[in-house]
Amino acid sequence: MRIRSVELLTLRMPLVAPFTTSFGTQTERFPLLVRVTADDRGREVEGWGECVALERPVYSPEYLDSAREILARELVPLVFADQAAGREVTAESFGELVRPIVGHRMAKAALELALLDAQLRLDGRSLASRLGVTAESVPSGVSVGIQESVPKLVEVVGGYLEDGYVRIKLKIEPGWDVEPVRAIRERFGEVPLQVDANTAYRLSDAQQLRRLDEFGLLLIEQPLAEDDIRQHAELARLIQTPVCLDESIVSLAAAADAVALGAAAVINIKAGRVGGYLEAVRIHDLARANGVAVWCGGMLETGIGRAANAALAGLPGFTLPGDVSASGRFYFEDVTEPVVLEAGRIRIPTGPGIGVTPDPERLARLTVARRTLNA
Ligand code: NPG
Repeated sequence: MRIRSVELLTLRMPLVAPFTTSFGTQTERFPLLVRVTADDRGREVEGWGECVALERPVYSPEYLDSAREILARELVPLVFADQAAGREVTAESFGELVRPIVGHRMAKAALELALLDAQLRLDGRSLASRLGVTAESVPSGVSVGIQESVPKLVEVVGGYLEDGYVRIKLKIEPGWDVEPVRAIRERFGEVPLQVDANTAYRLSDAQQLRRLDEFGLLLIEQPLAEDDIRQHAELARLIQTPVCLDESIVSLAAAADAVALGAAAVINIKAGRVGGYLEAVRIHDLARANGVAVWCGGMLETGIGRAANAALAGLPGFTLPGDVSASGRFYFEDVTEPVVLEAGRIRIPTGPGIGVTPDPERLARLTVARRTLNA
């Protein structure tokens, strides 16, 4: 495969409702799409990737402008230079090629996915098949932001359960934890329920977090800071709710440490956070070999990232429902065909590559910035 150009497209998409987490409120999302144009023996294809970095560095050190910058300044030039030196760049060789650039995993993941999509399209093979997935669909959970009141939360959760979501994740923070969870349990009984703190607590909050034990939660996600892996292990000994790590798991090595320390009974895998889908599969394999459950996280992706996440979530170690929800959970209109919920499940695309492409008219309308880099 010869790469001819890489285009960076920044989209602007309003959210159907504000999404509040312990790190702030989002009312719109600026997805960064990567389009690789490549050819092989006279056939030209486009490969698509999506960068999950937020506008501001409140979830991870990366943010939208840093990702665009590092792609244009370092990652894409490395790809072009390797190709100019006579080597074929593939998604499989990409990780090693960009290893000299420290970090910037979300930017790397986006370009890796675009390369993977392009080469799979040339091969006529689906991403799911490439990853070894045989499932046809995955169960769909929904992430529910912090609301203005408990009655409002009950109403919002009721709507999602009516839509068919099979698992509810509540965002929590100090001051919004036990009461909302209690209200959901009282109103909706034993619905599969978990909470996500996005690093909002400290180990000294263990007593408060222990109050969640009585609700039989599937897990508590990332209660402590990203680099507090050892402290998560301590917290896990103080509470009964299984501890799940998200922000802390930035790589296979971090996952291996967390598992060895007993800091993660469960891992949320997000391909963007760990540097790509290939690393995500390695983490899945490690977790599976160690009896650690994993599930697929979400970052308000467009249909591009959602399609790839659905494929990843089809691997056998993904034993818990993921944040792989329908397009309508966050967006009025998606840039691809909308991802829809069918009896609580999302279908894994079967077409070549990620199996979906942006609609040209919607893409043009939603794009607010564009940069093309030519080989
Ligand atoms: O379903 O796409 C989704 C969103 C799920 O809550 C969700 N994501 O902390 O996991 C998270 C959170 C998030 C979203 C984090 C965007 C960072 C950015």
